[in-house]
Amino acid sequence: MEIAELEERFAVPGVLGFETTSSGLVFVQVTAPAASATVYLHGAHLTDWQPAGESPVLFLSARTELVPGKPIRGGVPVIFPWFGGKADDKAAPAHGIARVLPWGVEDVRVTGGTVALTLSLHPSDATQKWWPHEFEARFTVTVGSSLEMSLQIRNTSPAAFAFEEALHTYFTVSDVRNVRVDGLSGTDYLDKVDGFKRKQQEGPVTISGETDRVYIDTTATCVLDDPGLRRRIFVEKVNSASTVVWNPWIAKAKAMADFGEEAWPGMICIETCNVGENRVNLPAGQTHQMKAILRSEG
Ligand code: TA6
Repeated sequence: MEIAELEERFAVPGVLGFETTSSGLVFVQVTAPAASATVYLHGAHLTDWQPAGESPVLFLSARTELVPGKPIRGGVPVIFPWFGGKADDKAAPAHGIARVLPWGVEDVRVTGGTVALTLSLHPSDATQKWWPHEFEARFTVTVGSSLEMSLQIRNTSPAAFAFEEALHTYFTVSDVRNVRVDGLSGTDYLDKVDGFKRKQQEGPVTISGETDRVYIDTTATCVLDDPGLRRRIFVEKVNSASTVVWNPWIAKAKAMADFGEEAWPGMICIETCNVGENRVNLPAGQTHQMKAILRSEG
């Protein structure tokens, strides 16, 4: 849909409008009383959420590409229908196809001080090439004093299918070496930097090297405690059984052209997921909705 039609159908003057980057990507700029946010139709990718009077909560790489077909580095990548590499096809794009495809605008709702934007993705040649199923995906972001993200998958196929999903949230931090993540103590995790060994978290998660952990069978709210920014970020979730914590540290960051070797101290990913043994098995005609609710406390 052209930007003029989007504006005509969905814009709310002073609250929600549409803009285009020089590379042709359309994004939605939301200005609610309690917060502002930016969402690209490309990948239904939320790149910015800033509560009024606070600094931005999400990390966005200064080197990210903003071009069709390429993933955006930072914000909240929407990962579907597989996480990481595709188990049965090494040639498939990492972290699924949803994050590199254009989503359509389905609905805008302004209720009191909150703005809810719903984007949708439907099967296409690009999805069928990698994942031959009929589905409907809807991503709703509700911007207010908290930020709610909902990923809803409906199985419109004649048979059940299994999928993985993640809201792969990148948070801005003062210095990743000085923050802690509470809420996962006692939880089993797969340590991706130690041969996927199964381990158990003891106490808060702190970062002192490359960290890439898939916590399993956990519905816990995580709390990102950042003394340097004098704030705590609460990551609450609904219908999510996995949480991933990731920081690339020095070498991995250097190896990512869209990341840059200087950016790793300023971010941490706390990802709301259903991956691996927590993947979703969805019967025909059924719908699954996963939510992440972010709240910042200064
Ligand atoms: O969620 C952590 C992770 O799976 C890491 O292993 C790393 O690959 C990261 O995601 C970023 O993935 P991307 O495909 O966006 O470079």
